Amino acid sequence: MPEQSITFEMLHETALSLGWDDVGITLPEISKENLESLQSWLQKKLHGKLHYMENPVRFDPKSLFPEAQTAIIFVTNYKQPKIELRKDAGAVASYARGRDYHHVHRKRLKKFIRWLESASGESNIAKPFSDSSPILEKALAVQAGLGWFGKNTLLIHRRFGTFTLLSGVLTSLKIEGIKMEPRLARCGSCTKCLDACPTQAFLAPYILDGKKCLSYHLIESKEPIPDDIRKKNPGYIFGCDICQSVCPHNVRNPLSLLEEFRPESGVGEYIDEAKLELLEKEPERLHGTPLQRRKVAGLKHNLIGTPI
Ligand code: B12
Ligand code: SF4
Ligand code: SF4
Repeated sequence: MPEQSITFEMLHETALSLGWDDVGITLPEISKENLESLQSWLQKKLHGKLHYMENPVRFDPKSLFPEAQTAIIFVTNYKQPKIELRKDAGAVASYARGRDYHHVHRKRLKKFIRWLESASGESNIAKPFSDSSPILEKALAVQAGLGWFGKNTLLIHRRFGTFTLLSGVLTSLKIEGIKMEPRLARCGSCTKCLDACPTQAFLAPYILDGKKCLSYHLIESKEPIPDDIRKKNPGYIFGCDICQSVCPHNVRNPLSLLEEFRPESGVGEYIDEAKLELLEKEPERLHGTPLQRRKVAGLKHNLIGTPI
């Protein structure tokens, strides 16, 4: 098939038809400012035991795919209704109540790459990523003009706020319309997220001590939760939404319409001891949900402190 040029309009239309809420394109390069911030974060050991964060590929997307000319970044809105924290059950962070977004994204990325290959008439032109690859996804999203860094360190998408998930594709295709937006401070004098964090995990605006974040302890860490962190947990069993729930940029944007993210599609909004017992008998209920990462033993440790 002859080579054809892909326009941003074609790409945008395809991304939306596959279920993404927005898309932007940028150069597969990380700005000096973001490289320095990552370097300093690692030097201060704010990543704790997340050793995968030290992978040097993260500093240069091209080392993941040397032919890359364009980084395509997709945004998925996962906003769910706000829930109250309870004393008798642990709350599940809103991204994790339904199906695992990695799976949702993987399916879309496969279809997108098939389309890209067929529309361009070329093959082996793309490398997909969603969270698990060593890519500085938020920095690329900001660069692609999709939004800004919030003081809570998350991407604030210009329309969908921070309850958004990222994924993308590095491609060897050159696409017109590439953006290289600078990283600007846009939160003004607001400090709601910094003030609301129950573990005081922010060392300063835009700088998170990962080791203090509930999300680190309730999702990622393989070690027992330190007592001081456990005492400060206001009621989460998996992840934490507090620095997003208080953000004024998350008030007016629409809820996600996606069936996959609804609580009925996964373990739901809360887990109490009765649900843990059920999960112990039927652990397959966690399959295909983000909570599979923690498994039943990890969830029990999070809720009632039993050994991991
Ligand atoms: C490691 C990691 C974590 C760690 C560390 C978090 C962190 N802030 O880095 C932990 C386990 C704590 C975590 C928690 C969560 N995570 Co996480 N995580 C990642 C991962 C794998 C890498 C992030 C990273 O590169 N960190 C490196 C540090 C240096 O980056 P940074 O803290 O963002 O620092 C940047 C800014 O602060 C900025 N900056 C620094 N100084 C200044 C100054 C100014 C003025 C400005 C403007 C900017 C600025 O520059 C730095 C470098 O770019 C990404 C996926 C990926 N591959 O990108 C997901 C990702 C960031 N996580 C995500 C999510 C959803 C979460 C949670 C909400 C999950 C939950 N509900 O529990 C929480 C949110 C906690 C929080 N406030 O960040 C989403 C965020 C989507 C979005 N809209 O931003 C991502 C992108 C996954 C995805 N594919 O969608 N996560
Ligand atoms: S996710 Fe929770 S614990 Fe982590 S920084 Fe945000 S408010 Fe703090
Ligand atoms: S709560 Fe305020 S300071 Fe924090 S990210 Fe949102 S706008 Fe920025």
